[in-house]
Amino acid sequence: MKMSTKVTQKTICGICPGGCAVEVGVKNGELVEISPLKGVPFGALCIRGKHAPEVVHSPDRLKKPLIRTGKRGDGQFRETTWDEALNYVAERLLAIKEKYGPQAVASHSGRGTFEQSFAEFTGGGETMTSRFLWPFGSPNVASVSSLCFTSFGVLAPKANFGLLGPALESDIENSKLIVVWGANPATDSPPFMFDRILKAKQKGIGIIAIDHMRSDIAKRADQWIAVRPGTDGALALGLLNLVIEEELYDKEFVESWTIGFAELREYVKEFSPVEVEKITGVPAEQVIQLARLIATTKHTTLRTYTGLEYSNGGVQSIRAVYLLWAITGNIDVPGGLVINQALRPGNQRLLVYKPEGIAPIGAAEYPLFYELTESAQFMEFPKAVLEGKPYPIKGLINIGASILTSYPQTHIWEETFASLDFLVVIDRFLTRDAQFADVVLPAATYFENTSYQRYPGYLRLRRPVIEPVGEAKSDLAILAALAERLGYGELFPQGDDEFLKQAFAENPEVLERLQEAEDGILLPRPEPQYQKYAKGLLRADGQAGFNTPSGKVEINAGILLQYGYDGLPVYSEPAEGKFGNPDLYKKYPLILNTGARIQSTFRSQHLNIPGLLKLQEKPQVIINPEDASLRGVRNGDKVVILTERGSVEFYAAVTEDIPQGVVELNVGGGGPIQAEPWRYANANNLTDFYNRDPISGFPVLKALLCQIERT
Ligand SMILES: Nc1nc2c(c(=O)[nH]1)N[C@H]1C(S)=C(S)[C@@H](COP(=O)(O)OP(=O)(O)OC[C@H]3O[C@@H](n4cnc5c(=O)[nH]c(N)nc54)[C@H](O)[C@@H]3O)O[C@H]1N2
Ligand SMILES: Nc1nc2c(c(=O)[nH]1)N[C@H]1C(S)=C(S)[C@@H](COP(=O)(O)OP(=O)(O)OC[C@H]3O[C@@H](n4cnc5c(=O)[nH]c(N)nc54)[C@H](O)[C@@H]3O)O[C@H]1N2
Ligand code: SF4
Ligand SMILES: [Mo]
Repeated sequence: MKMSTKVTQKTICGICPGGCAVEVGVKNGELVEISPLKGVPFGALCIRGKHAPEVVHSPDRLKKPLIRTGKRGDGQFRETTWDEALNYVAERLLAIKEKYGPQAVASHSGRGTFEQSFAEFTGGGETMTSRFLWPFGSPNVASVSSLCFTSFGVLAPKANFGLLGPALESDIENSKLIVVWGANPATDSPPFMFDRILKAKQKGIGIIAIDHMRSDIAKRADQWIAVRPGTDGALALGLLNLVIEEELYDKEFVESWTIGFAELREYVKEFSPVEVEKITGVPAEQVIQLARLIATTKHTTLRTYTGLEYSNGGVQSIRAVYLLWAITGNIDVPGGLVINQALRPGNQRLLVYKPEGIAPIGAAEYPLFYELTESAQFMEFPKAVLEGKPYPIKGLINIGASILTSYPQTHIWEETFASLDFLVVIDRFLTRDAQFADVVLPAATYFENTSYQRYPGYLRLRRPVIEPVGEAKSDLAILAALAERLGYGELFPQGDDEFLKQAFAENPEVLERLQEAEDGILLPRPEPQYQKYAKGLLRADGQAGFNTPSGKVEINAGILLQYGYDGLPVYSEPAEGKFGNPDLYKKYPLILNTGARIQSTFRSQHLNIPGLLKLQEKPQVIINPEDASLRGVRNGDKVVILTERGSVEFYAAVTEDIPQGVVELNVGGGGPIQAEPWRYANANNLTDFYNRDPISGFPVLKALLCQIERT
């Protein structure tokens, strides 16, 4: 009788690592409903979170460890016990180590591993890359930071300011103008920023969205600037040119706190408004107005993220945008981009050292990426497996990633997986990657785990609200059990009590307070300080200035010059584009952009969840009415997208929200348990493995060429 009673509990959403505070209803041991927790900081719920009960109790959840019985890629498995599975994994990994050396085993962690305690206890560091294999002796730890975040969050801001990207916070509440450039805060996980921007809008604060698409945020903006994909660098340089020419920049800041301004002033002369219009498609007059607006509105803030990362000059474009904010005097002032030094890296719990004497794959090709992230650039993984270069890799631990839907040119990755000696996949569902695995281990959702979440000025415990589904375990428990078998179990907490004790080892009284508090605890927040560079608050040596080699904002960046890159934020034309490759452009006259987030999916996830699928049943290509009618395509038609690399079927969504000549493709399709039309719609069959940003090694996923035909 007691079992059927519904109980309500307060916890943290357990679908993605967003950390939204929620209230859940549990009945008969099952999660039945979920709502945002009111009256506490960070109470929120996104559309995906709303469908959490369906995700958690999906019949597709992996319930037991699996061992492969068929051919690699066939997806034939038998169920087994945790003991057998983990012993087998350890035995095989140790055998590879014995025969080829520890570097022959690599790990890759994905979007399923960003939960806070997991990041802290596996050494996530600046780029959320699990360092579980360091004590094993392998430097080959990699993650989705090989194609996400590092350009925006590490390379560009480090080169400019000696800071990490998330340390540059948009001071929305004090700003007079908000520029959202290549980001869509409506799909943020967690969705906190979007609410703040909408509140600012209600107060009459202007919003400008720079995006090739009329995104959720562009629809709410006062001005939508439809830039040609991949040309943001030229737009930013054009704005810098005007701001310098019209002397609208902050002369005092430039004089005292930057190096390389004179070289920049010379270089940007190439980017006149007329030239910028030619490159970017943004009318010259709009470029001029935008420059004046950004420079003369005191307190202009910025929100940017992945929209600029996937072009040939991604890192340099992001640098140019940030430098515009610096020279207009909008860094570390109220209403601008405020520096929060304390934000990252988080509480590192895993104290291990990088193996000496051997560099990871990618270190030679992308040396700055390696220096700043201490991890492997996973784009070099196929070369190591298929060609043994720079040395052979034989084994892979894949934790919470769907590599076969998220990396470019899937067939290269399938061939790579088929050539491995040993592959372990840790996931909640049977992915395409899992079909190639020797062992598949079932991961729990965070509703099934104990953990905690540190927010700015606030802390909550995550309480498990249901028993694990099947025999699923938390990722940390899985790695801890594997570490024991690999001979370094003492580095990981074995069990929940030990885990919490270690997490709060420096302040056990906080843990006690947390365990008593139902709603988390507020932490003291220091008074906001501005212009910290002038006060000696940014550098370890206590000197005034930025944490760069010169102590200044480096417009001409020393760490880039050191590795032979351009020091200035130079523009690169899309290699596959109308100017970059005019012959190809004749054959493929549409610009292909992929992967703008939609609300109902998270990369490859949730395409098997009926309630979420209902929100968008089919994989879409978003296309302008002119382009559609030229090809006899009507809204909803099935069409084929063709590139030099392949062809894939999508469904046309005909709309003025995208300019003529550009199309936008949903990513995520290509997984074996997904609903029918999505299962075959893998956008990464169309992208290009070889076309990359030379600094980050990121593939160009958002400025390619394609043709579209009705099927
Ligand atoms: N063409 C194109 N390609 C892209 C992008 C694009 O815009 N265009 N975007 C890129 C970006 S930004 C990223 S971050 C990558 C994303 O790359 P991935 O990391 O591959 O992202 P997902 O598809 O979300 O895969 C996450 C996997 O983790 C599983 N999972 C979820 N939660 C957990 C958990 O708690 N534990 C474990 N063990 N597993 C879990 C999910 O079931 C899913 O299989 O894709 C990139 N690829
Ligand atoms: N619902 C949902 N939420 C997610 C995810 C998801 O898959 N689903 N993914 C998560 C992940 S992995 C990440 S990294 C973050 C990313 O967070 P965001 O970077 O905010 O991701 P998007 O929502 O795709 O917003 C990027 C915007 O850039 C635009 N854009 C693309 N190319 C260009 C270009 O060349 N120039 C300019 N100016 N704009 C361009 C796109 O149209 C899009 O509106 O979101 C996370 N949140
Ligand atoms: S953003 Fe993530 S954590 Fe927040 S409600 Fe959505 S799914 Fe849950
Ligand atoms: Mo991402």
